[in-house]
Amino acid sequence: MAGPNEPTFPEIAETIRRLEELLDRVPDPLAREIRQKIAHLRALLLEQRSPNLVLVGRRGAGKSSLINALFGARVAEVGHVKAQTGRGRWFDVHGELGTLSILDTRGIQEGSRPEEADEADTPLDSILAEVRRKAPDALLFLVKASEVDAAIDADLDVLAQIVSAVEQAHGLRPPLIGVATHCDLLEPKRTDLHHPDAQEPTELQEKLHHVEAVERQLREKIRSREALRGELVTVMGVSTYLSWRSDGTVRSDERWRLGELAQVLFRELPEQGRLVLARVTRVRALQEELATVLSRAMATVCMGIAVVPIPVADIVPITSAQVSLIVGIAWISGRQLDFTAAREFLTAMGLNLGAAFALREAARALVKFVFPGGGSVVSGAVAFAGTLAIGAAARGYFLRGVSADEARSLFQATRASAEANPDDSLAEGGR
Ligand SMILES: Nc1nc2c(ncn2[C@@H]2O[C@H](COP(=O)(O)OP(=O)(O)O)[C@@H](O)[C@H]2O)c(=O)[nH]1
Ligand SMILES: [Mg+2]
Repeated sequence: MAGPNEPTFPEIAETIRRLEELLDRVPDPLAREIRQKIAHLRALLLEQRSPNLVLVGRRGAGKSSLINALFGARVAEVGHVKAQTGRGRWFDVHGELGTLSILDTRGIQEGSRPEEADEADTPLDSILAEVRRKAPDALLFLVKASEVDAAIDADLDVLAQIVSAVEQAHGLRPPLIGVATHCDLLEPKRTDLHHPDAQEPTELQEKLHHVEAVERQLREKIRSREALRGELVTVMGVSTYLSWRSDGTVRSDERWRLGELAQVLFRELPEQGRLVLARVTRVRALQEELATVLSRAMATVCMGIAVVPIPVADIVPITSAQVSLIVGIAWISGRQLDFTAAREFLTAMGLNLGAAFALREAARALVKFVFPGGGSVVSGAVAFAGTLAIGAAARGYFLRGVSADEARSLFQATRASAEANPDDSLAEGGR
């Protein structure tokens, strides 16, 4: 997981600190805007942390399966028969690319064992104590699609109590997402939601109508609670079905709308939790969005710095920012957090890095590449276009796997269009 001990983040932190120093020379309305962008970059890159998710739902609703489906890997134990009535605890679920912090409320419905007296020992109380201790970023309420019309009142009570405990302890009301699981089992059963193109269209339509009906019903149930109405973000039908061979490889992947669910969740998370979610789920749309946001913010920062004409000696913080952007995009794509991926990318772009093994050295090598001709000063427009172009090429290279040639064309094309029309590029994020 990312943290202060990772090798490259100190360099990125140092780069951002130097950019802030240069900001002192930038006049005020602009400086303020740049400071906001820097705060944004700090939150996304330097302050990143695992998202905290609370899963509410009965045994068998598919809580563990949802965790596995988000990771695309078998990280949580599915379908154990025995209810765990022990105390609920936040626990870290580790995947190859990151960690989610999960509070699984299993056991709440399995009885509060009043004979064991001590009030504070009921599963519900332990859950409430946990959400007071650490604020959830989002609540996911899971119900089997076939059980939405069953009495879920008790679950809604639990949700309302969690919301109120979080509000009391942290002064915020966490967003709530309703998830109808097992949608693959709705009629017609044999119609595969995860292969829509291969289905008989009328049967697919019928199945989708069933999904919509379930979603509507679940939405109404949640909205009937005043305590939850305002927190409800959306209700979604999904299938989390994944099956594994005994060697741990995927036998069958029947997940449906998990990417969409990840996108909804992403938008509800605080910025600090977004990068980890994008890495863990490997949802391309999230990776693209985050990489675009980073590129745009970094380009604006570099432009702002260069608006005050910058002597060549001061270009290095700008190219350092550009190398940081490459490292950031490589990290989003699932690469390791060291300089290897950035080095590989810059080499593919045609840079001769020589002995460079660190961000700083690469930044110096990048000066001639991004600012050809050198000149005695760098203008804001050129710094902006160059940064956006680096971001576009890195996105192509790391997220879409384009060739070195294509990455170079992306760089040239983005730089040309951004220089010709900086406002458009700003608006569309330099595609
Ligand atoms: N077909 C199908 N089965 C699912 C789905 N989600 C979970 N399951 C199955 O439902 C059972 C209970 O799931 P589990 O994740 O252990 O539920 P939990 O008790 O809420 O953690 C397991 O056998 C899962 O394989 C789904 O979306 N579709
Ligand atoms: Mg479970």
